[in-house]
Amino acid sequence: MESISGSKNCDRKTKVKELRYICGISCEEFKNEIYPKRVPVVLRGFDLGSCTSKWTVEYLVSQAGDKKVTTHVSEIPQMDFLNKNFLYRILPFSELVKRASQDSNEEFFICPEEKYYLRSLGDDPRNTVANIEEQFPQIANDLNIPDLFPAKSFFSSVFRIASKSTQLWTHYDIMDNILMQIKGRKRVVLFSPQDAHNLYLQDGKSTVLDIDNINTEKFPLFLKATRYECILEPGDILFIPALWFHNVISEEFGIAVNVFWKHLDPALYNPKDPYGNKDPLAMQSATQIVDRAIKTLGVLPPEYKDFYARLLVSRIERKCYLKQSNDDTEEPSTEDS
Ligand SMILES: O=C(O)CCC(=O)C(=O)O
Repeated sequence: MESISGSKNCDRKTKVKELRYICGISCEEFKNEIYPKRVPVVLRGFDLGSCTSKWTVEYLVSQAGDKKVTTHVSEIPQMDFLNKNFLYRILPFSELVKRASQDSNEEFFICPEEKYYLRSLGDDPRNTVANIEEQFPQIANDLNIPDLFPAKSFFSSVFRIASKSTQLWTHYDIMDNILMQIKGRKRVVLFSPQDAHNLYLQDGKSTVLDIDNINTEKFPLFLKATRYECILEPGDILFIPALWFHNVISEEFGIAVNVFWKHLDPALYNPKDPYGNKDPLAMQSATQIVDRAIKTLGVLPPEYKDFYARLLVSRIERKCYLKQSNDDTEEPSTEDS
């Protein structure tokens, strides 16, 4: 098993660590030795099937052409979910693939240079999950999903097709996930769940959009977060454990598929969650209880409310936080293993 990795500090004073790239391990080695650590890694050397050579624009257009897909369309590459700076538009899959693969298009919704991003959905998006075998049967067999998780835990398989330079906001998912890069280079920046308090979250997404030029007056804590980076090349698989934040830039026109699976007791998940990104039911109840606590403190004068809120935060920290912090996450090693 070969592993290449390192760690450096960038000039923004953010701690930057390169993810481990692991070459040539078996599915069993991943499941027994890598997966239990619950740290993202890039896996190289797995056979993703004929899609890595077959999935050209022409091939996809000819094989999976007419299917209607809902795509994000944005004037600028940096997509912002919180301020919704993009439109949702329906296109035939073939047209989406053609437009996303070009820098400029004669037919457009906003402007010729607009950016496209497809996150495929189930046939009835409110009730069914994305599954490539169901929505794209003509090409599903070209993809070989390595046996990296128990088959019975499978949740969804999602197409990710992006124009060059498209950037997806920093977010987390509640299920474990393998992101298989089929075409194009992609940069992924990840942050540990234990850095959640440094990321200026709103509805589970970071409000810091430009993670490469941080507005330090507005977002001073962001610099405290450790930034894990990797570059995905075609054929690479990124393991993204549940709750790890990720921000993705497609450096080239990109095609990827990611697969989510349930690793918790199924009863813990929200049953009405076809996207696989709703917090577990326990968190929904806990949020309601905290909101009630905040309302209850509201009868007190402001300095008392402030004081007792701080005591509550300390109590939650003491009773819920894991002892380890980022610094205890296994330091990537440069040795072969
Ligand atoms: O690769 C992408 O475009 C986004 C991937 C992603 O958000 C995910 O795998 O959860």
